[in-house]
Amino acid sequence: MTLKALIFDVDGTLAESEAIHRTAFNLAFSEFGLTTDWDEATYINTHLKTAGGFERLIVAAKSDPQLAGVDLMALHWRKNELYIEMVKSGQLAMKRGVKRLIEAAKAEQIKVAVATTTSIENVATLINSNFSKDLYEVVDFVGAGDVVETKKPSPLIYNYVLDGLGLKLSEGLAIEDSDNGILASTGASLATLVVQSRFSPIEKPHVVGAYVKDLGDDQDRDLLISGPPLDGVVDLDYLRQVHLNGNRFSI
Ligand code: XBP
Ligand code: MG
Repeated sequence: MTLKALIFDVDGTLAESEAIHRTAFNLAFSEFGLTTDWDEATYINTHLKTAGGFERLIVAAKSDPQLAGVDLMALHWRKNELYIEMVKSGQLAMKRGVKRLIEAAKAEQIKVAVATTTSIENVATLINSNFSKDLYEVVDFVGAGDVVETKKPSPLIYNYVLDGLGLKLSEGLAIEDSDNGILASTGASLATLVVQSRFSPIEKPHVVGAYVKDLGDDQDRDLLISGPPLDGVVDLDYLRQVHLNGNRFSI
C-alpha cells in the first residue's frame, strides 16, 4: 500500500506549544481575577491528561472551587486569544525536522494533513507565523477542535481527516506525541510514528510503527528509541518503511 498522506498532530508534534498554552491559561486565570496558577509539573502530570483546553478546564473545575465559579467557555476563549497573541509574536517555532518533512512530502505529492484537539485558529496562527503562508498553502486538510463529537483519545478525528482527504486509513501515517494522541491514531488503525515531547511523557503501553526522540535535522544520528533501524534523520523513505510495516513495536 502506497503512503499517500502524513497526518500531523499539533501540540507536542508540530511544535512544543504546551508551554505557551500553560502561560495563556495562567494569564487568563489572572485576568478573570482568579489566583489559580498551573505550575509546569502539575500541568504535565495532571491537566494535560485531559485532551482539549476546554475539557481540561471542566475537569480542573471539579477540584478547584475558583474555576467552578466562572464562565469556563469565556475563560477558554480568552486563553486562546492570549495564546494566539503569543504565537503571532513569533514565540513558537516548529519542532526540528517538521518543515523539512512537510516540504519533502509536498514535493512528492504526498498529502499533508493535521489532526488535533486544538482549534483551527490556533493551527492557522502557528502555520502562518512559521511559514509566512496561509494554512491551506501548507496543509491539504485540517481536522481540528470540535469538528468531531469526541476528542482524542477517540479515533474519530483521524477518521474525519482520512474522509476529508478522500483516502483510506491504510494510506495514511500519523505522527503523534502523547498517550491520548497515540490511542486516537492507533485506535483508527493508522500506522503511527511517535515523537518525544517534554510535555507528554508516554505512560501507557502502545504498539506503534516507531518511536523517535525527534524527526531530526541535517546530520542527526541516534534518534531512534524503538522501531525499524534508522540511520540518520526521519525522512520519507523511513516513513514509507514505517507505514509498510505497520504498528509492531511495543513502547
Ligand atoms: C493537545 C491538547 C490541546 C492544547 C490546548 O492537542 O490537549 O488541547 O493543550 O488547546 P493535540 P485548546 O491534539 O494537538 O496534541 O485550548 O485550544 O483546546
Ligand atoms: Mg499532541
